[in-house]
Amino acid sequence: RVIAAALSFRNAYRAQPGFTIRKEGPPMHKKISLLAGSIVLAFSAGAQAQTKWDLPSAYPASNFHVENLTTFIKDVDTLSEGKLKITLHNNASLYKAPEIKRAVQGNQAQIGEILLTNFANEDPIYELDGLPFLATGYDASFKLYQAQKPFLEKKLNSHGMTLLYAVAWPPQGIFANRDIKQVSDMKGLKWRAYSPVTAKIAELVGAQPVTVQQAELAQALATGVIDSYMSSASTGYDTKTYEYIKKFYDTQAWLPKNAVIVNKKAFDALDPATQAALKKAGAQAEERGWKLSQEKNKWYQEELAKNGMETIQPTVELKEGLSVIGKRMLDDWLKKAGADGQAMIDAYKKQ
Ligand code: PCA
Repeated sequence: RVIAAALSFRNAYRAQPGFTIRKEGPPMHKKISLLAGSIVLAFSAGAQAQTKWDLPSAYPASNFHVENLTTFIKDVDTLSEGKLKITLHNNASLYKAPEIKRAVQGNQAQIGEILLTNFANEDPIYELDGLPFLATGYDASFKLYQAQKPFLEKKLNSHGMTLLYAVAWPPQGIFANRDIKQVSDMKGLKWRAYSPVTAKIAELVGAQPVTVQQAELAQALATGVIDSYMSSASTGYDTKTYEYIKKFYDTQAWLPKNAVIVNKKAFDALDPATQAALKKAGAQAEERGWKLSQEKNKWYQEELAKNGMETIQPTVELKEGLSVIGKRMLDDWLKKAGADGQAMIDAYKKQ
């Protein structure tokens, strides 16, 4: 049947004026020179071999982390003289947020962006920057990062990955339509959690946690699965939360970080100059990212206001209630995190 189909295909083309089917290939001397040509091509391609990596991120193009990643990818291209080409897959289009770390570990993606606190159940080290009221501003948060970094690097290395850079999200506040003057006003809220820590906070304030990643948050709001959550103005903007929720309590509770991690085998396979280019672009992205986070936080808050959302300063009672919860969570964390945990907290406090 295949032969019959091929013959009828050939006959169909034969029927067309001006179309000829070449029965033989090019003469032998031409074949040899074609072959030589492809060898030359293969050699020149080998001399400047190009490596292609995939980079999954769970956040949309409007997000400042993704904006930063886009510049980082361009910088890698320039600094590596086109040898390392990275393709960005944003908005959880390649992997969902909780799957990205495993994908990088298994080298299905050579590089990826993760929300560290998402992995709190794997190891307490990932939870540290998700704890409420431990480090609340950008300066404190950067110090906490310095204390956490050596442990984070060691942990990732032991699983075949390296840390390229990390950048903080803007401070976390509460989105809700209710009047919240104290912690007890949060009882019964349908609370969206993005990590084990945010689910724990919900439990402690008497809300009902539902874990929803940012890529599905707009839908969860639209369908009424949730009516409140804690996150940044950035996520409020990305997900058009103002269409459903009109109040943002600016508690500045903590600044979780996104980290860009690389599969170690993929990294080791790069030539030294390309490795250096990647590291340099990573260091630049870290510096730029922390600045961008602060600058854009102002802009995001303005956008929320323009779209009818009120930013409210938390009452003293609310702040106190939340900080009691924070202390309790830090105590629990220290029990889990042992000597390493204590060393991180000590290093943080010393700075
Ligand atoms: N936005 C992310 C994590 C922290 C943040 O500010 C989210 O809400 O999923």
